[in-house]
Amino acid sequence: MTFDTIIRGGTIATASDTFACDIGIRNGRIAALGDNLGTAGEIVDASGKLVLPGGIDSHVHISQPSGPDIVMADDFASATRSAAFGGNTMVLPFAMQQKGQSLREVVADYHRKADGQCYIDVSFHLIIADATDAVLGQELPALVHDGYTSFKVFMTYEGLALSDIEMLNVMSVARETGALVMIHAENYDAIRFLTDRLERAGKTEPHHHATSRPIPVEREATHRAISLAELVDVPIMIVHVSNGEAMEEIRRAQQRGLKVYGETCPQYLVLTEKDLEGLNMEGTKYVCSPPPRDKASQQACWQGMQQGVFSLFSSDHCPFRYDDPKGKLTPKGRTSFRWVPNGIPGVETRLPILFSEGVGKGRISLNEFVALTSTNHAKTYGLYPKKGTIAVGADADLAIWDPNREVTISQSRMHGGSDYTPYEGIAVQGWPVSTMVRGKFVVRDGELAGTLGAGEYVPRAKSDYAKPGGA
Ligand code: DUC
Ligand code: ZN
Ligand code: ZN
Ligand code: ZN
Repeated sequence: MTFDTIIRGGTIATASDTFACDIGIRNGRIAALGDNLGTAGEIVDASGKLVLPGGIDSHVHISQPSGPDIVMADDFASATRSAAFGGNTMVLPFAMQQKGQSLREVVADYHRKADGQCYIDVSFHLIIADATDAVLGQELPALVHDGYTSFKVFMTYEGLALSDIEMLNVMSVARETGALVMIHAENYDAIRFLTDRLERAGKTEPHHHATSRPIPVEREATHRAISLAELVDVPIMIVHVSNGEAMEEIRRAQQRGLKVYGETCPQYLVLTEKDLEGLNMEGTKYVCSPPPRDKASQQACWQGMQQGVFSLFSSDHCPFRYDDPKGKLTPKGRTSFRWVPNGIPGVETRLPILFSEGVGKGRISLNEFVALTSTNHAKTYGLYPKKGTIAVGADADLAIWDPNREVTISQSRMHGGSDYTPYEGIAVQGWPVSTMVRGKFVVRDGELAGTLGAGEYVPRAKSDYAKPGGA
């Protein structure tokens, strides 16, 4: 047998197994696993390296409108380049509806932004901001049918927050169509109340972003989202969970037999509220929602992953430049935390942080790492087994890791569009040195090897995770 490429001598890890074997790749897919596979156009030496399924980051924001005079730091080219350098072979950004927009329009718009502009594969979740009869009755079911099989709803933010009845209506459509609902769980009115009160007291510095949305804001909304989903009998994914109290709400739901899933992110493992207290406006670099909490919350998020309450670890990459009037330091953002754009870059650092802090420090196994960063994303969002594993027939989406490489995270080695990383100075051991999408190197030995436009859009199937628990 002959192959296009053979990856020889590496240690392979999947979500369930770790084994030494070679990988034969033909026509972009894994065609054989074994020893002495024969000849190939190219033999890649992976001895001393780990060969893992490429990371799938199912929670990133790219080129998303973020308010007047605010510009996201990444377009599809820079975001997918940065993702590839961080060991990812696929990202799932959001196509965000704004009030009054038709969903078809929104989807067409994001495809225009992404077409020919990606280094790695992409698929889109939708964000539903305008839950009108036309959107819920016609557009959404048609789009789910066409492969947009998940969508996010917000319980907070001006112009985005859905009321409880709107949430119930959206959830009903998800149940009928077999789509998975992702939920941003924070109580909008509580945030508005606390923000107004802080501003009246002159407490406007960036760190009050965290004071304005404390844990009960997230815990209450998490509880409410779960209750609403229970009424409709529809599975939900609570995204970006930051603390133990919200995590316990999810655990209780799971123990009652509900299909409630949870996701956490790097910022909740290695940052705290204290990071928002930086000198001058430096704290804005860490403004994201929910905000990073405290050490006990970090601990709880680790437990959430260790105990299977959280099945996904995503970056929530939502980058703005820091030293930029269209980024964190807008003229209005300088006057109050209320106006600082919410979100931080992280698509390139997600995997090294979890690998080093998790696998390296014995908190999770290598197989759990693969599940949390790749396999579970593919399964949850209708991409498995084409994506998310190393098996014959799967796409040859692979990351080759040097498990011993020591790196201090710094902006100077990032490949995205932002001008800072919130993880500056964190020392990690283990780094993805090469990334391959459908058998072609995108990053090879730390250098860009891919071509812009080689990344493809991937429509998604409905996922078993979205099947109702009851009837
Ligand atoms: N929610 C996200 O998912 N990302 C960035 C900001 C936010 O509120
Ligand atoms: Zn969110
Ligand atoms: Zn203060
Ligand atoms: Zn997000």
